[in-house]
Amino acid sequence: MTPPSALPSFLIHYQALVEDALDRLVPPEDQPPEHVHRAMRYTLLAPSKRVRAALALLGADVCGREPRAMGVALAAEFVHASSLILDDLPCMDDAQMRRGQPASHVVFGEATSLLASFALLDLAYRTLTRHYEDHLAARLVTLFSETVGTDGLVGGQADDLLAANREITFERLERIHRLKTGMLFSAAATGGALAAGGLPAQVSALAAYAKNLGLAFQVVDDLLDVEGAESETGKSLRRDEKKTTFVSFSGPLGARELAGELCATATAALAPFGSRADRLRELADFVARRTR
Ligand code: GRG
Repeated sequence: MTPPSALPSFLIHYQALVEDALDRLVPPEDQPPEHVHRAMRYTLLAPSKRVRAALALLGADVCGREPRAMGVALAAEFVHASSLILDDLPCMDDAQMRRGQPASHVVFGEATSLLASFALLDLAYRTLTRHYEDHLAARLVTLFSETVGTDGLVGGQADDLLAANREITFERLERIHRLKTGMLFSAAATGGALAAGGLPAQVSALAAYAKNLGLAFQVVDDLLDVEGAESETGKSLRRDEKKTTFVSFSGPLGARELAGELCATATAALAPFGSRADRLRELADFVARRTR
C-alpha cells in the first residue's frame, strides 16, 4: 500500500515543471535590490507540495487543454508564497519555520520580507497579463484580486487574527478557512479551467471540488499541528493552542471524519468529468491522508 505521505506521481512531475518556470520569472539574486530578490526566491523556491499549481493544471486538463493553465498555476504559487511570508510575520502568526527552513522574517527581517511579499504578489498579476490575451487576462486578474482581497485571503486572515484567544462558532471558523485556504484553491482550479476555455458547468463543478478540498486541506493542517512532525511538515507546529481549530472543536477523530466528508463532497462534484478527473480524485485522497 502507498504510504500516506507519498506524493502522487503527477504532483512530483508538476513540481519540477512549475519550479523551473517560477525560477525563470523571478529576477536573479545578483540583480538590485539583491536582498529583496534573495528573499523572494528564498520562500518561493523552497520545497513545496505545489498543490495550487496542480489544481490549475488539472482544472485545465479536465477541460482538455492542460498547457494553457501554466500562467494560472504560476500566479497561484506567487500569491501563495506572498501570503506565507505575511502569515509568518511576528505581527501575524509569529512562526519561525516555513518550508523546512527558518521563516523569511527570521532570515531577512520584517522590512525586506514585506517588500518580497508585495513583489511576489505583483508577479502574480504580471504573469496573468503576460500569459493571456487581454479579455481572458482581465477575467483572471479579477478572479485573483477577488481571491486575495477583503472577501478572500485578507478577509480570512483579518478575522482569524480577531478570533485569536476567543471561542468562536463553527460557522465562523469554517468561513475563516474557506477564505484563507479555499478561495485560492478555487481560483487556481477555476482559473485553470477558464484558461482552457472550460464551459460554465465545468468551471462550477471545479469550484465546488476545490473549495471543499481547500477546507479539507485546512482541517488536516489543524490535525498535523497537533499530531504531525515538524521534520515532515517543514513548518512550526503546536502554534494553534490559543486558537479555535477544527481539532479543538471536533477532537482529532471528529476532524479526521470531517476531512473525509469534505473530500467525498469534493470528489462527488467531479462526476460530470468521468475518468478524466481521476488525478483530481487522487489529489483529494492525498489531501485526506497527507502527513506533510
Ligand atoms: C496579500 C497574499 C496576501 C495575503 C494576505 C497573510 C494572509 C492575507 C493570508 C494568509 C493565508 C494563509 C497563509 C493560509 C494558510 C494556508 C495553508 C494551509 C498553507 C500551507 O499550505 P501548503 O501546505 O504549503 O500547501 P506548501 O509549503 O506545501 O506550499
